Amino acid sequence: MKLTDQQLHQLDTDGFLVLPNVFTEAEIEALRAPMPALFAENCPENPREADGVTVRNLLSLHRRSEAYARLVRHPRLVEPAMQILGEDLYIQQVKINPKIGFAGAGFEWHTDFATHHTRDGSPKPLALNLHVFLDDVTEFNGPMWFVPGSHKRDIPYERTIDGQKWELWTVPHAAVSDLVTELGMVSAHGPRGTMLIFGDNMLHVSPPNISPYPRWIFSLILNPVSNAAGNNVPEFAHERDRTPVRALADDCLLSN
Ligand SMILES: O=C(O)CCC(=O)C(=O)O
Repeated sequence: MKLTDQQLHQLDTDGFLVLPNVFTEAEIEALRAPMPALFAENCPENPREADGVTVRNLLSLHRRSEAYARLVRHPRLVEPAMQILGEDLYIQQVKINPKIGFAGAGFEWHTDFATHHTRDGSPKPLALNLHVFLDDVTEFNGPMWFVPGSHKRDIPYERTIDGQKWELWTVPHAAVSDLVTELGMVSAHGPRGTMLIFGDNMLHVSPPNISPYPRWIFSLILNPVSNAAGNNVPEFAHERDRTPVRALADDCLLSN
C-alpha cells in the first residue's frame, strides 16, 4: 500500500494521519482471536495497571503469536513506513494497549522521542508509530489526542515516574499549555480496522477509559536501522533484532 501525495502532505503538516478502513473485519477478527490466551499470560511482557491486575500493555506480540508475527510484516504497515522514511527499518516495539473499560488508565502528555532518545539512546526522532484499531475508537473510550504541527517544534521534557513505577519522559504542563493554545488538539478516532501513523516528535496524550467499552489498539514502532539503539532496556521495550523488515503478501493475515 502506498500513501498518496495528499496523505504524505497531511502527515508532514499535521504530524499524524488517520486512515479508516485499511484492515477488513475478517482481518481484525483474526487479530482478536489470539488475545484471550495472550491476556491470560502472567509475564513481564504483560505489565499491569496500578491496580496490579488489569493488563496495561501486551508487549513483544510478534514473538508470542503467529498472527502478530505476520502483522508486523504486513505490507499495509511496512510499505507506507518505508515510503515515508526511505531506508531499511527494524521492528523497535510491538504492543497492544487494551485500555479496558472502566479500568484502563491514560498516558501523560509526551513525545515518544523523549523516551527513545533519553532512555534508549536513539539519536534522531525518526521512528514511526503505526497503529491499528482493533476496536471502534470513539470520543468516549480513551482515544489519543494530538497537537497538530507540534512535531516540528522543540518540545521540552522531564523525567517522571508513573503510578506503576514506570519511568516516563513527559512534557511539562506549561509547555503543553502554550502549544495547545497555539496549535489546538485533535482526537484520533475511527472504526475497527482504522490505521493511524504518527512520528516520534508528535506531542500526544490519552485520557483514562472510564466508559464501559474496551479500546484495543495495536502499535508497531519501526525505526531506521541507521538510528538503532535500546540495548540497555528490556527487549520488550526496545527489540534487539535489527534485521530490516520486509513486507509479506497482502493476504498474509488470512492465508495459512
Ligand atoms: O494507547 C494510548 O492511548 C497511548 C499510546 C501512546 O501514547 C503511544 O503509543 O505512544
